[in-house]
Amino acid sequence: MHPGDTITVVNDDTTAHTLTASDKSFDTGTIAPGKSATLTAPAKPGSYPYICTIHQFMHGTLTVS
Ligand SMILES: [Cu+2]
Repeated sequence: MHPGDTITVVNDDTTAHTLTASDKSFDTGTIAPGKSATLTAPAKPGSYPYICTIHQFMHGTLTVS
């Protein structure tokens, strides 16, 4: 992703999730099953770890370059 990109996140699961940056630079809030949310990629290039705040074992990394 590039700085400032708009990213659409689709929750294709049967339970709610969030996509929340560890440094809080982005946060979709709760996304209900079958729904989507958008977030804006951070302005500064880098690797941004994120978790689901409901299921904190779920994690990933957003790369901005
Ligand atoms: Cu979750």
